[in-house]
Amino acid sequence: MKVDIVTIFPRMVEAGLAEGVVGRARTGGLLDIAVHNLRDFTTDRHHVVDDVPFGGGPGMVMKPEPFFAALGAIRERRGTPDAVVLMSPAGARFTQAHARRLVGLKHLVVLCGRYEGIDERVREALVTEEISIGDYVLSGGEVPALVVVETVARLVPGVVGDDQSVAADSFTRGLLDYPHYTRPAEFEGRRVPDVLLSGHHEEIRKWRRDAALERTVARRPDLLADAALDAGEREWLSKRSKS
Ligand code: 9D3
Repeated sequence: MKVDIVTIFPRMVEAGLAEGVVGRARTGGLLDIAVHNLRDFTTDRHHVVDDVPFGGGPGMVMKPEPFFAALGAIRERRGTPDAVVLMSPAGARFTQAHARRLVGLKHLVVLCGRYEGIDERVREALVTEEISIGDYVLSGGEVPALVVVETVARLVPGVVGDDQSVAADSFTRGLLDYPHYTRPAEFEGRRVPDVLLSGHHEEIRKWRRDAALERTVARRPDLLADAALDAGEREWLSKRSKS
């Protein structure tokens, strides 16, 4: 998969893409990610990317021309992208479902905004969708772009070493994860549940399923409506809500 990220803080984005699963996928050739400095697409001496808002008001607005030039260069060097995503607090809230759709694309462009906003003509002419990562105020789209790219990258076959863990991932089933333990079997007086030491794989599977359901009911009951539950699990839930 090919990804181009446009930002005024390319070192910040590169740093976030250099480590871990995504870093390895890049060096291993599974992901072709290019980070572009928006200032490289300015034509003035001082590489200015912002200007005062028409109509007045506080803050600065990102100028349209550098974004249009950046997209032009990306099209020439890398081909026409399948989607141009603007990271924006006014976007749709990012979910695993967005990631599953985006990983189906061959070429994704991600634009990071800064300042109070971005000239509306960038949206109109270049952007195909706008994504937010949640309802809190950040200073720009760089961290959100890293969130989106990492989430999508994990779904590219081979990027996560163990695709069993991708398949088992909590949001894949729509439930929270069950509790995990490793050695020692007793630590500061706290014992690992006996069933996990028993070697009874069927019992362990049931314990984990119940624990995941319990935890989801307790912490994120909103997830249950869309969770992939089998008949037995639905029954477990309805029994539990009666007690
Ligand atoms: C506080 C300023 N806001 C109203 C006057 C507008 C605003 C503009 C730009 C708020 C934040 C930002 C910078 N944030 C992003 O570009 C951003 C973001 C975010 O802040 N939260 C969650 N997801 C995203 S994606 C991009």
